[in-house]
Amino acid sequence: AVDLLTFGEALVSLRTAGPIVTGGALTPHLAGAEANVAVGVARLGHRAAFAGRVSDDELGEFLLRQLRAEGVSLEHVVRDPDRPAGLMFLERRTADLTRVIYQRAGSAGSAVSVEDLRPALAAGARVLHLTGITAALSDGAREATRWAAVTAARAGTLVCLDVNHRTKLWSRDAARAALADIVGHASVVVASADELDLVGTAGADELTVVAELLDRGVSTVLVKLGGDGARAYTREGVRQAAAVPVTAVDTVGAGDAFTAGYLSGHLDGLDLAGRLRRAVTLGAFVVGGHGDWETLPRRDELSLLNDVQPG
Ligand code: KDG
Repeated sequence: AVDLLTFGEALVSLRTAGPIVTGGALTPHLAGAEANVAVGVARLGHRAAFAGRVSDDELGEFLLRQLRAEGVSLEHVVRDPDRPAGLMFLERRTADLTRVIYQRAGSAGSAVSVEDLRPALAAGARVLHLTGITAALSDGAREATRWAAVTAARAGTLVCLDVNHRTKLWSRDAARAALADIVGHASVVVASADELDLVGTAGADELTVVAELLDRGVSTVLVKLGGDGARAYTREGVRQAAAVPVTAVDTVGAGDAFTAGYLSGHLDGLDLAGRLRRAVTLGAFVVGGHGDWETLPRRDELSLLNDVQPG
């Protein structure tokens, strides 16, 4: 069994240096929240596996090569000869404004199915990482996400759901309806403050949604607060962690880094304070550099931004 299993759509992110309409260079990067988390966990020396469907062409090869180079296990990836790789254009409109355009409808990644995931779930993992993005991609991907949550929870795997709402993929109401079937199987739920009511009653405040989640059997609710750090709720109460102060260069991927850090801390057996510390530390590494995941730390680099080590 691996330490962490994740699945979803690995995207080719084409980054611009300026406005798309004026043209210029596009540089391809591996992206996708689940791929980012797999890389974050693997860089810290845990065994991470990425599953799902990847196009059987040069772009798919590019995605797998990036993941392989980061030491992510790809044993359970399914290649799709008929569907293209999902694309994401990340337009640097101005220094402070980035915009996303997706071309991912009908992609290989969006066609992930229960059958695709059976071998990976059978092989087992200590942690299963899921995001609301996968649930938004297609009916089959939503069912695969729900099935994986149920199957892993039954096997005693820690299931982590990161809400990751993408307004360009679905409405808040559609997300809330779909995630309601998944969140009850999760032990750890990660959301930014504005995403929290997508896993609870519409319009309900933070404490109400947290109480609903703890009632449903979720053991830890992590609320990401960006530059203000994060809050973690458990049945014992709430704990707040400040963000690690850094110069923010590019916030894309910071939430995934946060989740990877939290789950790495879990795998290391850290207490809640240590897990949160590692989460905000990984977030800081990614906020402080360009790219979704490129600046994630190796284990020997954690202490550069003051993370605590086990023992
Ligand atoms: O979390 C960063 C993601 O936004 C990015 O990597 C792409 O997964 C992605 C998405 O669907 O937006």
